[in-house]
Amino acid sequence: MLRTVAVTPFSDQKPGTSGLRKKVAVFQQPHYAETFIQAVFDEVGEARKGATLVIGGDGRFLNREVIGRAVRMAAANGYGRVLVGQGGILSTPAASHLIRLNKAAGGLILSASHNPGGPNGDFGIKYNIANGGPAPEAFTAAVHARSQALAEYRILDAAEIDLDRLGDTRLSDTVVQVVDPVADYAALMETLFDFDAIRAWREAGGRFVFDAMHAVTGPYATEIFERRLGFADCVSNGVPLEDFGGGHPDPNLIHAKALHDRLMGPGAPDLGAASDGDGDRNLIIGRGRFVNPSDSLAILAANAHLAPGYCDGIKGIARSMPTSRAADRVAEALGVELHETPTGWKFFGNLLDAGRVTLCGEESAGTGSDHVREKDGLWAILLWLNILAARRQSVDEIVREHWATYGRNYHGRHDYEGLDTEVAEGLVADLRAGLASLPGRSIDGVTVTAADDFAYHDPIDGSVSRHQGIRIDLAGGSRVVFRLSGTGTSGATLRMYLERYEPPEGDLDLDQVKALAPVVRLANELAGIAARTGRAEPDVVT
Ligand code: VG1
Ligand code: CO
Repeated sequence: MLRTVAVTPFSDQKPGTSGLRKKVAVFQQPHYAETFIQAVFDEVGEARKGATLVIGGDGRFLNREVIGRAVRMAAANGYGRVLVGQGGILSTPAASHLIRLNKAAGGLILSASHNPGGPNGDFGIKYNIANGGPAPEAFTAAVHARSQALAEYRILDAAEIDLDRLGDTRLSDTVVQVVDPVADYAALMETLFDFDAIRAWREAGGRFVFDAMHAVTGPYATEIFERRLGFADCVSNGVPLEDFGGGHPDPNLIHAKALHDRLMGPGAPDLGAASDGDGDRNLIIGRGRFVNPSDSLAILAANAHLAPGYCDGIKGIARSMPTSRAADRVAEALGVELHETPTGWKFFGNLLDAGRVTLCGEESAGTGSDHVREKDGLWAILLWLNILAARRQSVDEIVREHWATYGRNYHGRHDYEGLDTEVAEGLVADLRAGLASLPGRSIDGVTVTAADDFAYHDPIDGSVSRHQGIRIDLAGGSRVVFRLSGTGTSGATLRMYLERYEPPEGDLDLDQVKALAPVVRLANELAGIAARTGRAEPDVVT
């Protein structure tokens, strides 16, 4: 039976960098999730009638509950078919692929990605459009506006679907299909990479380990790395848990420290990798060599032709603005386009759809290609494995050769978390107001050459996104970027990105902290970090 539920709208349903992300307690308010989902369905409009909707999530606390409600709402809102990952599981890239494969109108991905889970953690909802990618800004802005004016939502009163049982169930006029979350995705990977070559590399002694961080990639990694590629027992923390085992599913050197220590220790494997809560990010560590995500994008771009899916070369590269400019040099050498976009995968969709770029990446360890419209953690790891198998060199050798050819872009990020929102916004506003006076300023011999407030002009649809970060160029190809995070759920997080370029004949082997120290000093002083925030040190350095 179809039921219409009257609601008082919520004022805080504004999606950020990647969907609506809030504390679990916020999502537990009666009708909170339903209001947002109805606002999405309203914005999809008539296109949803009889159409297919994909639903899945990263397995965190509330995942099953919200999926149950979303399925019954989809049935009440006229969708003809709903595809749900078994157990409520779908990684973000697998959801993107299912949308494309099934010509769905879109998909709901329930995830707060790298944010912690569990009853005291975070929850989130993202909507992806028919191309499989995150809804663009115009769409999310309309959903926000709609959520503030919503009077009611529609839901079907029906028994809960058994999410663990594969197969079809009819809910009124809608067919709900519980599908294997891994099979189609794994098949796609086999079309892109040379699994035989990777197996041969393993048989020749290549060793690989993967940390799923008790998040969504466990089942995918077990199927692909262990079963299909034969890396026995290479997956650790492979069972998705509602609270990620109490950990923080952010694959960086802080939260994946055990993996890092193993790769730096005696008898280390050749490659260690990890992914995040929803499976769209990757951490790449070779024996004794951490690969900076910005470098990883550049190296993957320079070597992509070694994998069957990219053997004809790449059309272009796009990177988010704060990502280091290492990829720019590769694009130049290859003679292909390079695009600089704002932070967040939604800005890559148009370029990928238009065939202008093949590879995309972000400094936050997101890398992907035109095979889906999301960043894809396991894809990046498989491309690394394919390159190792083809080149038969160590990660360290490959990275060093890359620097010797293109130079090295030292890159780091300092995060100041849980800041007072007014303090953080004031800091960025003052930097913005002072932009004109920055060029020519010099601190400890580091000189500002240009500064602006980054605005992106989408070359495909002409849309303009302003205020995407303060960009300060320094002499010699160094750079500082400031922006506020759009994925946090309490207070504000200031991100300060630091970059220094050394040409091939320069110092390629400096310690990263030492290399960036002069840029850090300048950045701290220009922004007045200590005085304004009262913080002597960043909370996280990556
Ligand atoms: C962060 C990263 C950004 C990434 C976004 C979503 O955003 O910086 O590069 O696209 O998270 O990634 P922000 O606004 O907090 O800087 V994920 O893995 O959460 O879907
Ligand atoms: Co993620």
